[in-house]
Amino acid sequence: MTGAAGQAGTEPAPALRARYGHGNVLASDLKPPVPELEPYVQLDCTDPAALGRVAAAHGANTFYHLAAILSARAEQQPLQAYQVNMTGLINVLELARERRAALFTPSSIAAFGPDTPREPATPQDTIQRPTSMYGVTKVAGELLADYYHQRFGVDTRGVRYPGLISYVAPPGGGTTDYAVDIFYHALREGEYTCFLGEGTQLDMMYMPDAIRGTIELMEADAGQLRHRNAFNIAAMQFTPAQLAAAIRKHLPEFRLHYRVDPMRQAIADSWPRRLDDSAAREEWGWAPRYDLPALVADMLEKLGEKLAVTVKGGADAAR
Ligand code: NAD
Ligand code: AKB
Repeated sequence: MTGAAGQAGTEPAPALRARYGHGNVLASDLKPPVPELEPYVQLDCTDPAALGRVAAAHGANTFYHLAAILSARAEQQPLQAYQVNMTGLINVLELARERRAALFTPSSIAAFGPDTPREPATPQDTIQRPTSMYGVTKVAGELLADYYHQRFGVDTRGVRYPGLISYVAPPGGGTTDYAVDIFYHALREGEYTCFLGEGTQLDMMYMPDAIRGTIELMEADAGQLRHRNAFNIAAMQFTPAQLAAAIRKHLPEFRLHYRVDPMRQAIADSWPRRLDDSAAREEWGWAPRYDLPALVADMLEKLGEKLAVTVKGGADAAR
């Protein structure tokens, strides 16, 4: 697994180990060794020789390629984002081809753009003309993964993750980060200043659903997959105001303020409001388990434990 020390890698690594054996999943990232992620190797995915050495030494037969620069950071460092997101991906695709290995590489709601149809939901196959560097790399990544499957028979698979919400690892510089940060501030300070406007609706997903979906797609019968890469998956949609209202059911004093960041707002405004995930449901049985009330109850409980903050009444307070 590349990018294993990021938000979307920190939790799947233990989940995959529980399923396939602890020593059978090697975590790697650019970051220095992370003891909790052992076995772990520090590895730059833009270095094909280093990737090849590590893959050969460990007999890699499946890659989970999670290393990336996310949307907001990518706008600040577009060339670095291009280098990590595109060179990193092509290196791993080549390695998967050479080793006849399977590859999971996630896309994002960011692969869509302002011309994408929005109502009633953004279709699986539709116009994709993203306007952010991150989005450009994501749509190119979807096409490359399809190309490696069609041209070389590599078993590439992927989903378009919505904004991911988790209490374990902090988010890494995206536009949906507010939906994680808000929980930390709600528990610690009782208030939060959001960088997106109150009516900005986006697709979001709780990490347990994202991990389960990833594993289910990788284990799905290949004969059932018509799309393979870049499946729309969805669980819930909300605005900052709706998320705050759901948090207030547990923390009635919680206050949400707004100071809109024009750059991140423009990115969010170019993304879908709701994905149509019927292809994932039909082709490999995707179904989310967490909706907004369940997400908020679990996040406040688990993050409260982590931060040693007691939420009065816990999940029961919302009922
Ligand atoms: P993150 O920023 O939290 O983690 C990315 C990791 O990649 C970091 O730990 C970073 O150190 C590592 N990395 C950066 N450059 C590297 C390099 N050259 N070599 C090796 N590692 C490098 O991002 P994330 O949220 O964990 O995202 C993982 C994947 O999921 C990405 O492909 C992202 O586009 C996708 N995704 C995430 C979300 C989300 O909400 N988190 C939503 C949609 C898609
Ligand atoms: C981001 O906001 O950049 C990510 C994503 C939706 O891809 N969380």
